[in-house]
Amino acid sequence: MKDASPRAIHLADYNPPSHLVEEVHLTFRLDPEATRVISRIRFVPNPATTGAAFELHGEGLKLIWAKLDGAEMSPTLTDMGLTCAVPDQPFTWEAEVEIAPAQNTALEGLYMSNGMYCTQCEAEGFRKITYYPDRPDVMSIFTVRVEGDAPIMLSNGNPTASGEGFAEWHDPWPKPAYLFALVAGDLVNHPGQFTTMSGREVELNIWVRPGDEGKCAFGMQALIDSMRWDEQVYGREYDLDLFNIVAVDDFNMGAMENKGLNIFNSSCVLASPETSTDTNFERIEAIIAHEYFHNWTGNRITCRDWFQLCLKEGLTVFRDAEFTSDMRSAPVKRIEDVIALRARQFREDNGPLAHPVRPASFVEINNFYTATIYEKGAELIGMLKTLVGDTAYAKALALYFERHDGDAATIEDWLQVFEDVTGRDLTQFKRWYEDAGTPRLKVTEDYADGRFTLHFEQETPRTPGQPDKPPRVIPIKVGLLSATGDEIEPTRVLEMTETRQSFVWDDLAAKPVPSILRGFSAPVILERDTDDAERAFLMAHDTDPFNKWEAGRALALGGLLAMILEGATPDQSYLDAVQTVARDEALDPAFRALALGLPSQDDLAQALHDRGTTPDPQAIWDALETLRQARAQAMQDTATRLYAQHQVTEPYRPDATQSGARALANTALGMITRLDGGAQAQRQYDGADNMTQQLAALSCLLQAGKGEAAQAAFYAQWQSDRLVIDKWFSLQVINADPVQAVAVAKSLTQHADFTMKNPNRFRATLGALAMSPAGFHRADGAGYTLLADWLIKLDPLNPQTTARMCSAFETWRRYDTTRQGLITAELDRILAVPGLSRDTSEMVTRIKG
Ligand code: B3K
Ligand code: ZN
Repeated sequence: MKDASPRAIHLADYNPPSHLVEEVHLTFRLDPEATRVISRIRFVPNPATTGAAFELHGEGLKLIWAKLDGAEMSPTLTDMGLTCAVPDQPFTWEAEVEIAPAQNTALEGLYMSNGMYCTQCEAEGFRKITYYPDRPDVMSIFTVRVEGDAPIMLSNGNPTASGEGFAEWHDPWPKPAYLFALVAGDLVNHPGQFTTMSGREVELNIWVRPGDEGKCAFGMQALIDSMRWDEQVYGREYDLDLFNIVAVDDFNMGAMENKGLNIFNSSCVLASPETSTDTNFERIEAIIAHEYFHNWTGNRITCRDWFQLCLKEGLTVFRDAEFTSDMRSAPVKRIEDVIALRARQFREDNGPLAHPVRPASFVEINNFYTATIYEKGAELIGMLKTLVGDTAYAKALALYFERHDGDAATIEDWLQVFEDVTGRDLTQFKRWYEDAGTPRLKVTEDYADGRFTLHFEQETPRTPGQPDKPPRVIPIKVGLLSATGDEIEPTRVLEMTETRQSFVWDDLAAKPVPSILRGFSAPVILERDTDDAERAFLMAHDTDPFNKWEAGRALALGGLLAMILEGATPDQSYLDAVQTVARDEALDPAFRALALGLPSQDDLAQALHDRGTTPDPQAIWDALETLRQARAQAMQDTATRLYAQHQVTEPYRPDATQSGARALANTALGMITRLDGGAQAQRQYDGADNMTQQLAALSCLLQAGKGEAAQAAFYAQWQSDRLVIDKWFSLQVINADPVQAVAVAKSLTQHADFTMKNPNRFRATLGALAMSPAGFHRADGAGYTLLADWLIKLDPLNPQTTARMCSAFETWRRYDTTRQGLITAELDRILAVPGLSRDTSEMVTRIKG
């Protein structure tokens, strides 16, 4: 286990490495309880740091022997690993260590999942495998020999030799240790093939456990599409003869971009129509693309240190979003991303865990793989592209790849290429990387004598450690509509650089209706006093699909807040406007399904908190239920018609067209269920031949309180499929009546199939509870206690997943003093656990603030 003493590491303290690594040879003698790792590493003194002490990272390693230039010696073991005196010139370090992969429940380093050996080294897991300078700015060429009795033994790069009981691999591309990977086990492959733009043949494989072969075809196609797309759009070609993907059941996150050997959480790669929903398919396609795109943005150009994490993550998320937009529907993707950004990143940015896209310090880097680094990081790239334009963006990226290939780079390097290409000074833009918090953008307008003016004011609230924030450059895309809904002029990008700034349009015949922040051109909270009529007008007429959707969301949000705060009845203008959109056959069904979505419970809690009100989770739930019921009644005929019209009769395809139709039909089914008590949902359940239909029907039945039989049937049908059973776990919690949610989650933790060793199952049960606010925030605190109990149990086994799930408590300050007291008592109980991991202790300490 890691030591719990919280030592913060600061960006300002960066020092280049004392030594560089020319090449590294690793031999693994695999054994579940006693794997031997023999390393031979050629070190050269770093000319930039002559004379600096030689230190290697190492954690939980049993050192068997060590040699320097062939002579056995005894290094000094330290807190971080070891140190020893070394010659002032190149030398060879050799060592043998012993580790126990079967005992590794943290799923970091070399561990076992269902009898299969696998690794996870990002960020600092390689030091649990052998002594090494485990930092991303030390890049080297790896040669690996794996010895063992597994039928398949893989590592990075290209295979060079294999025989009875061994396999050898060589990766010609220098890489940091965090990109090292090894997999060994009883695996079968789904093969594929790709010819690169320069005509090189690449062998592709998706490796899975026997039995899962039938779930690889979609992932393989997604990989091929990603490889082609990166050539066509970014000019990036793949650089090895082989690209392997492996599916692993026990994995702390989604996937990992190890060079030439991506390792995936099986939930993020295995797909079949019978077992995966349309949403799963879209996500799998995006994650495969994301990991593949890292080959250039992450691997060929990596990060100097972990403070620069957004350099690879923000850019790669941005690239995978562009890919999904091209493969599917750009407006739908943008709306989905903004929903997720607000749900996760805005929530984080407005609470105790707020941190800059490039943090200045951390205790445990694994705690910084956050929505801010990833999603806000991607928004920053989007803003940069908007500010410089598509052509300059393309030039800057070409220069970035040319100038920094093979480098461990920084945000400064990244911004420099844009400055060099455009001549712009990006000093102010850099604040987006350095200042946490979501800017609030207030806007008012006036119109007189043909002149229309928009007055903006920006302010970024204080965040931990950052009281004052100067104004940032904000690209605001604005369009103007006439009273009849015509575009008056093309969308303009306003560049706001001051705290207060006004923008003018002249010679307008009449007062226009502005459409502000089109495409959500900046990650800000837009505050605008407007009325229902204008929102309904924009919902009907805006030509920008994002703002069309946004107008409907604002209408729904306003109506819900009035219901919660003033006891208002459901807003008729919302009901009318949403019905018009739902019926508009010129609109993409996927868009219509999104337009019928409502703000989440958490969105509403955040909105109430922003308005200075203490949210009552039950009142939020009740308002949403009342509105949903009123809407089902108001839209009865529409729902029936939409349901019938959007039944897919062709064979299942997970593409945008079919999944859009299913999304709309299933939204309609939700409304129908409120009126028919579940009869239609039961028919859909009984006739479903794909998971999207089956799961949507089961959710409706559970919400209607009629799901008992279907739930049992679902379990009986899928009990041997771990990924589907994860859905079975989470569905019951998510669709439970709030009064029951804690009891449901608790009884599921007693189910024979519950195991906390599998992060997917743990998240499906306790993560699902944390994502059901009315249930989780029960007034008696039972939800908090249940979650804390399990976090305390999980921490000694898996600190990373424990720490991540602590963020369920990050919103505690929003709530009433009783709830605040109950939550802080649980946080204190966690902090008091002897030997609490560094990961969890940092998270809880920050959350408490
Ligand atoms: N780079 C990995 C995440 C590693 C997380 C380490 N705790 C996956 C990705 O972003 O592609
Ligand atoms: Zn990534």
